[in-house]
Amino acid sequence: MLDGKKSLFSGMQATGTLHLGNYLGALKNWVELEDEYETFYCVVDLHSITIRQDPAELRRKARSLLTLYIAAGLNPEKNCIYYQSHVSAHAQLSWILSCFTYMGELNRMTQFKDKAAKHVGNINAGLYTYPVLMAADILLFQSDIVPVGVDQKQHIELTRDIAERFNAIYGDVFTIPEPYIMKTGSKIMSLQEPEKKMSKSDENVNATIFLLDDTDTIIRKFKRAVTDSGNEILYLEDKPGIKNLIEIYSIATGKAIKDIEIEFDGRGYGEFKLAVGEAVASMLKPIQERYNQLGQNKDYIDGIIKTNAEKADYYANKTLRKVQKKVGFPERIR
Ligand code: AQP
Repeated sequence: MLDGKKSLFSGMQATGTLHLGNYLGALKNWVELEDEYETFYCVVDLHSITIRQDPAELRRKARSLLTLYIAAGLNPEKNCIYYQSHVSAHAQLSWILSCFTYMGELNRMTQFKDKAAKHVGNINAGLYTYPVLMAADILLFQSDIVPVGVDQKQHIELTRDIAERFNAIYGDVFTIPEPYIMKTGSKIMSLQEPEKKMSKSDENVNATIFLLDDTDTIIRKFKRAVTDSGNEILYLEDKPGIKNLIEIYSIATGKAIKDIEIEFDGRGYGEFKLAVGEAVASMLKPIQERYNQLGQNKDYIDGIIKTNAEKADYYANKTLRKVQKKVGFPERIR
């Protein structure tokens, strides 16, 4: 809760081009929350360097991501859209919270285990303490909810534990956040290995639909999507390939799953895959057009980066000062 209004924080890493999972699991749902909540949407570039990045590429991708937030429908007048590295309170609160987090808790984080397995040559301390920085991100804005995909649930549970531990010692400092996870779209699966989530860093390009893929590429990737034995369009747990495609089609068209099964009864996988590809391409087209327009308007984007970072900095520092006082840091002399 911030200044009497419910608030929320969410963010994405600037480590690659956004994919359909990031969009359907998170970004698309953000757009609907702007009236009810004071919202903070961050490009989490501090998190990005837990994996080695090319500096020029990271800067380019961070700006591209921030532009995509707006292109996807976030109104920067209503939503605070900013770079994490422009608000130093994130790193400061993260340090304090790391002193209230146990190594046993961090050892249990499945994302750390997955990422450590992917980056065996660079298992750095930042990768390990990533969830503490994420807790700081969320708690700085006294977030009531955190809209994310299902893969982030464990990190939010840890955030709640850290906040409750801190509050138990120092009184009511932090709002305890709830994960906000949609029923459909919260875990979009790889098109090539439907038992794995769709991911930016998948080595097989056919596994992932990127938000800036052109129509032909999108349709080609869906045509090549791995499906299960059989040829019926049915939403069943033991048919993860077709289940994933039905879910994507349902969100892209707004049609109910039951109606999709009826519509495609007897029509086969080939025809259905083409329909999914076309529906996704037309859902993404307006976002791509707006993204290209915004890319030509440097001053407009620069203005948003500046004013929104100032707003985020103001609220983040309000919480940080309170925390610093509670733990016993000396007051500033003005
Ligand atoms: N497959 C997915 N389905 C639904 N939601 C997803 N999210 C990620 N993948 C899916 C949600 O997107 C938001 C931003 O995630 P992130 O920037 O932290 O990226 P990530 O989880 O690291 O994404 P990737 O694609 O899986 O990256 P790599 O390949 O680097 O590990 C979050 O809300 C997340 O839940």
